[in-house]
Order: sequence, then C-alpha cells, then structure tokens
Amino acid sequence: MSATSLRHDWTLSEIQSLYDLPFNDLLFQAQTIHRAHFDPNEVQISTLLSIKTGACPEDCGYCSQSARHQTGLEREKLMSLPDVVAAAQAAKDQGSTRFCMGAAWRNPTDKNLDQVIDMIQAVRDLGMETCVTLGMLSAEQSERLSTAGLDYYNHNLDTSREFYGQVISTRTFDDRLDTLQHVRDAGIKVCSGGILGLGEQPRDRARLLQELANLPDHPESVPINQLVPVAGTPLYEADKVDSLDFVRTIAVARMLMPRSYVRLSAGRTEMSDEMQALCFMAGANSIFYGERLLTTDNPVADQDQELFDRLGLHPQVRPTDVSATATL
Ligand code: SAM
Ligand code: DTB
Ligand code: SF4
Repeated sequence: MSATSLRHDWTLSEIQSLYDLPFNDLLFQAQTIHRAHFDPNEVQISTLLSIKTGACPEDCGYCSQSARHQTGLEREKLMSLPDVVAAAQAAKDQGSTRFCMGAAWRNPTDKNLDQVIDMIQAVRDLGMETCVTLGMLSAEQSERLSTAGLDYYNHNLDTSREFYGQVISTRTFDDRLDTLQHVRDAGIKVCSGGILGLGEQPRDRARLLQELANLPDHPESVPINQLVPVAGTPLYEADKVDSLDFVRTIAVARMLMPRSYVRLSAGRTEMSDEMQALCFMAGANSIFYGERLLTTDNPVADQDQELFDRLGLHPQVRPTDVSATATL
C-alpha cells in the first residue's frame, strides 16, 4: 500500500490482519503513514461545550444525558449567546482552534437551529473553527448549517452495525448514516467515530472502522472515545477495553484513513501519559482540551501542557489565524 492511497473498499479480514500484526510492526506502519501526511509532532486542539444538557429522549446506554437513566445530572436549557461566546473566547485564549458545541437532542427543531446558527456565527467571528453535534439532521437543516458557515458536524456511528442494537434502541444505525450523508451533501466537513469499552468484541471495533473507512469520503475527523463510565447508565459496569487494544484501534484507524485527523477523545483522565504517548505514536493527532468534555471531566490544562512538553508536541495553529496565541 502506498502512503498516499485512499481506499474505500476495506474487507473485514484485511482490517483484522492489521489488528493482528505484532504491536511494533503495527505502530511502525501506522507512524510511517502518519508521517507521510502530517507533521508527527503537531496536535489539533478542540474544546467542547455542552450548550444544552440532559433530558435527552434517546436511550444511548453509555450517556449521562439520557432522560431514561438516573444519573443525577442537572438539566440545563439552551445556553445564552453571550455565555457561549465567553466560553469560546476562553478556549481560544488557551490555544484551542476549534470550538465544538454539543446539545442533548434527538434532533434540533428549526427554532433550535436558529439559535445555534447565531452561536456558530459568533464563534466564527472570534476566528475559531466551528463544530456542532445536535443529533439527527435533515437535508434541509444541513443546508442551513452549511450556509451559516459551519465547518464540522459531529455524529458518531459509535460501534459496529451488529452490536449497535445492544447500545441504542431509539435510533438506527442507518439513521446515523443518513445524517452523515446529509451533512456531506451540504458541504460540511464530517466528524465521525465511535466508543470503545461498551462491551463490544474485537470484531465490532474492526467493523466500526470498516464502516467509517468505506464511507464514500473518509470523515475529516475521527474521534475514538474510551467509554467514560457514568453511574446510573446501563453500561456503567461494561468490560473495560485493554489499553493496548485501544492503541491498536488508533493505529488501524490511522492506516485506514491516512489523511483524517484521528482524535484521542473521551477517556483520557483514565489513561496514563505513556498510553497517550503510544496513541500519538500510533497516529492520533487531535485531542479535546479543557477541563470538561460535555458532562464529564477531562485532564486539566496544566496536565496536558506538561504532557505536550514532555513529548515535544505542539498545538496546530491555523495558517489563517495569525493572531493565535497557542500556549499549550
Ligand atoms: N446528542 C447528540 C448525539 O448523540 O448525536 C450529540 C451529543 S453526544 C453526547 C456525542 C457523542 O459523545 C456520542 O455519540 C458518543 O459517541 C459520545 N459519548 C457520549 N457519552 C459518552 C461517554 N460516557 N463516554 C464516551 N463517549 C461518550
Ligand atoms: C465525541 O466523539 N466525543 C465528544 C464529542 N464527540 C461530542 C463527547 C464525549 C462525551 C463524553 C461524556 C460526557 O462528557 O458527557
Ligand atoms: Fe442523547 Fe446524544 Fe446522549 Fe444519545 S448520546 S442520549 S442522543 S445526548
């Protein structure tokens, strides 16, 4: 395989063979591909904000925000525009280049969308890239977000098609693919990945990556989350993913989608510095930065600053953003 080829026809057995490589061989191959496409010491930095929290009608078995689980999470209505702008400015001051706003909706109403569009435009005016994750979208809603200048839409496949039904019953795997298609057709960049540690088998991880890599276009951004176990959710006690299997998944994602940003996403508070270093070696080149994800904790800024210093990593500065003051 050449370092530059983009394939969309991966078979399951090919992917499983990559997973089965000796660890050193897998990491060497993934790192070689990574270097052909990216600065190996540069990491893209995104910050998350939950703009509408809890009381979600969906039943995702991992989620703190589902109204069907007793997680003790406090519900919050849609945030005000000035509060969102203040949070985005603080993220920018900390070195973040992308601001990702998440809402606990099955799908936004058209009125919800009016309000989110104001937020997108205000965050763009700060010179940041924008991302939102609002649940399912119609083709028309995707067009509206595109016209508003949205850069990325996050919508995860979460797991394999086969295991999906054991995690979520209120929307189908095909519903998710439809939303991704609407977003792509509207010309918005796609952010889509999944979660490990839901109780899935190794085959499900390979199938998840196969679905993502065999989309007509690879998602520009591929978040790989490790489950953050939330008390009161059905998956609280799910089997933990082995740390080296997690690193292997990052490496295989890098090999299947050579030009995509692979994001080391939720779950970093449970990962050692050494495990995160292996993920960067395997080809992860994006993180969420800031002390909160949506409703759960993320490493504090000082800790990530120290990790970056120890590893000689630097945050990506957008070429267009000459005023960036990346401190990480
Ligand atoms: N409600 C919207 C939706 O589900 O499309 C957007 C927000 S939702 C919280 C975004 C993604 O976060 C989910 O698809 C899932 O992959 C991830 N996520 C949610 N809870 C998580 C947890 N406890 N651990 C790891 N990832 C989680
Ligand atoms: C993604 O893949 N991970 C982020 C983002 N996309 C929206 C969300 C992680 C959520 C972790 C649990 C929480 O904080 O509620
Ligand atoms: Fe709702 Fe999204 Fe949580 Fe599912 S993941 S319960 S859709 S907020």
